[in-house]
Amino acid sequence: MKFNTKTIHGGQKQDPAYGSVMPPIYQTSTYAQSTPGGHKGYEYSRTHNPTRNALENALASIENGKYGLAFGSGLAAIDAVLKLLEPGDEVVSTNDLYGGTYRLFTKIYERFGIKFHFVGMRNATNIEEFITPDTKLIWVETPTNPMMNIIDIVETSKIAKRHKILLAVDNTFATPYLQQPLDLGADIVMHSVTKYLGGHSDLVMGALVVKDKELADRLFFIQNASGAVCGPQDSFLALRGIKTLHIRMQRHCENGKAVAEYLASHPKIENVYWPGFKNHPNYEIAKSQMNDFGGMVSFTTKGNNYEDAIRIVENLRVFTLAESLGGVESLAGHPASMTHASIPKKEREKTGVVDSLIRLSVGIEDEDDLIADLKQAIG
Ligand code: P1T
Repeated sequence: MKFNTKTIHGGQKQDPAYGSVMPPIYQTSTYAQSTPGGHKGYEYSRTHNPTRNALENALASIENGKYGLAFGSGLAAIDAVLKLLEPGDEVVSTNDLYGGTYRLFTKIYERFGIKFHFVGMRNATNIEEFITPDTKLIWVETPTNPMMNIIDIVETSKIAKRHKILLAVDNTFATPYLQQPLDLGADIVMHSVTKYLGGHSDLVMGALVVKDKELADRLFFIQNASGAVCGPQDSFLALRGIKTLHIRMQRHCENGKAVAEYLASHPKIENVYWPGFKNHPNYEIAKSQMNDFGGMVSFTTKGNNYEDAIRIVENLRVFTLAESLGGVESLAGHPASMTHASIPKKEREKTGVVDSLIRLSVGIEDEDDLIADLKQAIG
């Protein structure tokens, strides 16, 4: 089955009761048993819920995995991966990543004795020098949030395999429409479903997809034992969102390109970060591991002035100033004071998250309206 068919049918079957095409929202916490253990496969909704299972099957299908697991947020999904580790273990992570992920790593898991190395992975061989016998996980975001760095998944997975380390890829920015990390050698693919998969800014959710049965069993155990699951209503909405992922992504990519090119031609703009530019440091890798370049674009103003950036985001009318990304509507964010405020200024500036940086999640509105909005806001 091809991807555009999988988003609609992958892992899905008609509901056995009445043949409903969409799975019913099984809004129940528990299931009747005829005798202890005498049930129809469902005991308690933290463990299993038919609507969530329908979503998990769809997630596994679109990521070319075997097992999907849905969580109450993207961070809850990352949290489940970290619970595979033990005190004393080490993690090598991209140094440019979502601020909340950095906060979870450094403010929660460092307290439990896990050591994190934040590494510039533009060149995957940089990872090697941080690997010790205690390294158990490589954590990669690609494209990275918000600097749009591209990490070579194939090369990273070779390093991971050589050292018998798990490789997890946060595929939130790319989505499986653009890139399928499990096919490129990753062990775990992670999503903030809140973003492109949900696609309509109406839910908060996370997901993991894996191929390996033993790894899946360990994660299912953690999902149930820790309990950070999503509800059936949100599972239904995410499933509905996934059915249009391919057509939404196509437009996100077209509009993203138009916006990136417009900004690059603007005299008041200094740097534009978008992996589709031929002069992007890892353009060739992006071209080989992604089908297109996505709808996320970051940029800085000339003079690197905080006030200019704030004025621009406040002046936008079609773009909404808000955290998050990946919905049908265009959003603008100021990472230094919003999504990445939890990373110390010195650390974030090393990766380029300066005070004049603006991040755009380019939606699927008419391209002309988006460009006109940027034009009037930049002035
Ligand atoms: O917000 P949540 O669903 O918990 O997902 C966390 C997360 C994980 N990974 C990436 C790459 C993300 O971008 C996020 C959430 N990011 C934002 C809210 C944001 O505006 O960048």
